[in-house]
Amino acid sequence: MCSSGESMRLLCSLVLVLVPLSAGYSLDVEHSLEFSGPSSSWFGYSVLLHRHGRQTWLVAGAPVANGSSSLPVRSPGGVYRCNITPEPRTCKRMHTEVSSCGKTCEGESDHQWLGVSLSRQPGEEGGHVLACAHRWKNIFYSTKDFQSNKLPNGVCFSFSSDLETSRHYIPCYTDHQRKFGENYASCQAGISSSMTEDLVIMGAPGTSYWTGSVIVYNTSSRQISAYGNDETGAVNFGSYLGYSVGAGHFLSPSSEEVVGGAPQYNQKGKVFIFTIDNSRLRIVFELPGKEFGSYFGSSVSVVDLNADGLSDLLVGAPMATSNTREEGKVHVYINEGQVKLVEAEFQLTGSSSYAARFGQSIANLGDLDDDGYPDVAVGAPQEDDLRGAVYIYNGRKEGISAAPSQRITGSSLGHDLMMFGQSLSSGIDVDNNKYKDVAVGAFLSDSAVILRARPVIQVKASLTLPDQIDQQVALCRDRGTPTVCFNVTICFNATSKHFKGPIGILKYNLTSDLIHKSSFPHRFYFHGNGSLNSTKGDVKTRHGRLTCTTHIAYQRRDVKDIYTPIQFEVSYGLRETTQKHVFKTFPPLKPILQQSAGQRHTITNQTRFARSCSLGNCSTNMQLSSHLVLPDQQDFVALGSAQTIILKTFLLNSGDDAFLPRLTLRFPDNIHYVKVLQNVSENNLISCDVMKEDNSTDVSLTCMVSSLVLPAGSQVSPNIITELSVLIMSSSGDHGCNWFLRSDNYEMEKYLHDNAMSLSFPLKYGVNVNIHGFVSPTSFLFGDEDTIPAECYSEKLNYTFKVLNSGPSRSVDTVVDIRLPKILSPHRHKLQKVISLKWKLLGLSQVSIPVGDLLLFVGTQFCGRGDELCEHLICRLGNLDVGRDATILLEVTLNPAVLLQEPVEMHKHTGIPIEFCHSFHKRIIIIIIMFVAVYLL
Ligand SMILES: [Ca+2]
Ligand SMILES: [Ca+2]
Ligand SMILES: [Ca+2]
Repeated sequence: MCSSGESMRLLCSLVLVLVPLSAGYSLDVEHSLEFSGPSSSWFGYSVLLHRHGRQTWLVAGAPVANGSSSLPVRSPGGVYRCNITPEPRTCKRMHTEVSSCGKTCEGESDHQWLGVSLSRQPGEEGGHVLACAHRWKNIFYSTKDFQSNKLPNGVCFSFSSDLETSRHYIPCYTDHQRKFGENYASCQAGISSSMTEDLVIMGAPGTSYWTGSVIVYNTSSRQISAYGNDETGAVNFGSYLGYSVGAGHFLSPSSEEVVGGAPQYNQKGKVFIFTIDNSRLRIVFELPGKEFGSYFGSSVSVVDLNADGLSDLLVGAPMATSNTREEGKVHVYINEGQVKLVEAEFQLTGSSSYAARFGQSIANLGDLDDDGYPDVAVGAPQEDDLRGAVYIYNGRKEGISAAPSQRITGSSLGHDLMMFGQSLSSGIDVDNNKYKDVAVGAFLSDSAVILRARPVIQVKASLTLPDQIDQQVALCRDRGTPTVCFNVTICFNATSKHFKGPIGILKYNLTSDLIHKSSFPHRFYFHGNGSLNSTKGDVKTRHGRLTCTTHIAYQRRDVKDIYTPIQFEVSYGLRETTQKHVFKTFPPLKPILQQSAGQRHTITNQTRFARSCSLGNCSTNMQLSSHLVLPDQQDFVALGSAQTIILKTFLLNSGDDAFLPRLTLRFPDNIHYVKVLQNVSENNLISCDVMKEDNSTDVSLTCMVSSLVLPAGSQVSPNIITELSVLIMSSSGDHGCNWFLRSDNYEMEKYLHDNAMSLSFPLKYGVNVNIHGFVSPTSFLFGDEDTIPAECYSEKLNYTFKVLNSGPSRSVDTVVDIRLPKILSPHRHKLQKVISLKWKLLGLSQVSIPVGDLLLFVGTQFCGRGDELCEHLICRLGNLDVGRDATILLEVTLNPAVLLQEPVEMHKHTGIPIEFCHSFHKRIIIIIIMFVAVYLL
């Protein structure tokens, strides 16, 4: 139905996009097996998968289960074994009994928490199973002496492989022990447990006032070893060492060391690694937690993540708080040998959900997906409002994947699960499909779930293209026209380590020209179903057999870009098929494709157009030269001037073709790009884009040539002319810009030196400051002493100076220096006395300086610049913006004595014009005594 018509083809292309092939990797969530225990028993607080011969069981701890009716015990807890069969699944309580426990021992099983922990000897085929009750008490002394405490020694039961018989360990019991807290009296052995071939490892966090300890029983040598707080005092009181335990090969691949978590150590938690030294455990490595209250070390899992023979370690910190509260995290440590554990750069965090307690449980699943690296599960039982979730992470050569490959939520499994993920167990293949399966406890719903692992198919795919495409040879005809074309061959080889059934159909999507320039269309197309740019198909595969298929890719007619490599991509997946459900066996699970590191069932390959080139690798050899033309033929740019700066640039390519040549100019953001002048031929139109750079004050301007190619041995002619301007508020100094020239094509290292250029131009303050002034009164009367009114002798003169900045730059730190003649030579009379000096800038308040008796007039009468005998007054006007002015007011009194001198003489010496007042027969003097200097700093 997808074969006819263009519109139909488009529709089909949308429908036929590959859907995600698996909603999880690689545990099946559609056929989970659920197990239920007595209500309110906390069935599932611990879980364990176990096999004995052909029989497989789920063993589940229910630590607050009521006693069986025959025993008058209050809530002793219990351990249940459940047949793993398709249906029905029944669970049976396992028998435990402490018949005798010692000379001064009488056991009490009330509230003993049987089933708090479960562990199993390694190996697929059988082995002992250990179930503990850490609150089992010795009440020998407390029944006799009212003041004595019951002693919570804790008990562990070791079941035979068929789970029919058991023996018990009470490692903390000693005769005549009666003091609570001291030594091992309240050690609570078995709160955690682990087993190796020879060792039974029990955590005992109550040892020595909750310092805690790890107790190891060697079943071959029958020796007990324990950590007792040694002379170093390495573990503090209240550390809860033994809250979690494990064992692995940390010093060497053949050695065996023991791990103990101490989540309360200094409130930050710590994990210790011990070597067994006869009866003692000796610390060989410590991993400190970093966050207060994170409960670092409350769970540990020993896994050789990178499969190098040395155990690596995962440490849970389920109360770790990042953004909200108690999201939890898991720290990953990779063993570099000799127990040198190096923490990975990241932590596992699941979904970082509020109060998820991610890391409450961690389990080694073995290699689920056949890639050679063990995989792990991490529980987050309180995620999703106590419904819980489990995350799968895959081991890798470098350690572990930072992101989970699967997240399984309790709510998605279709049962009303609560606290799903509190406990985890693996290592047993329950459905005989050769893939080990996973049990997950959900104790608040008194249930546990088995998730079965899907068979894994490895597919090796290849995508073959010709070495290069010759544009000149049209091998095909498309609608009657000769067309350039080539073959694209896809091959698959599917294998499976364990799965022997039919692999079935692989479907694939082939996409053309993946990395074509976004402004151009795909340069190649397909005929057939799917869109023009992609096609799809099916391949029937058989185990270990190479299966290939070929498609023809046709070249479009109008291809301009023969430089960008031509990349094709094929993505593939298994076609989901429904499989027959055989009665009385588990529903078969669909195989799944292996996802190795970074590989998502997609491969690419590329080819290129054939080109005839003169240089190796068709190298370009581009050259750039550029110079600045500053306004008014000056060697600087005046700040504030609106004049533009011209940048002339010349481009040349003396190598092979350069596709998409582009020039990038970087300059500070106080420079403004105005335009590029299009004085070039139509083929060489220039278009420029300005972009502000991130985290920088720089701006970059990228210019492209319309021809898209700078062919071999060509140039862009005439010059590219760019106009820039400088923002008014810039500061002075040298400002630079840098040009870079590049193209899409390769350019040899030795030709790159002339692809970049730095240009610099100084910015300076350029100002034209004017000053002019007047005096008031401009004249006054002067006559004989007898007839002169008294006020004439104290004639005051007011000078007003106007300072104006007519630009173009702001006048910075403007200073006006006023020079006054002090005397009227040759007479040694003082000429005038400054009364006040004030100035104001437009919009600014008045400034005045005290003058006082500053002036005693001696010296010459003429003021030149730098004349020290002249009086000079400094007015600091500060910054004077363009177009603004400042006013300076100067008030002086004139000494009348100077006026008694001969006018001609005065004129001759001072340049002061003197006239007679004809109307009053008195002499008039017009005084313009000023010398003003303006310095611009
Ligand atoms: Ca390792
Ligand atoms: Ca794996
Ligand atoms: Ca299985």
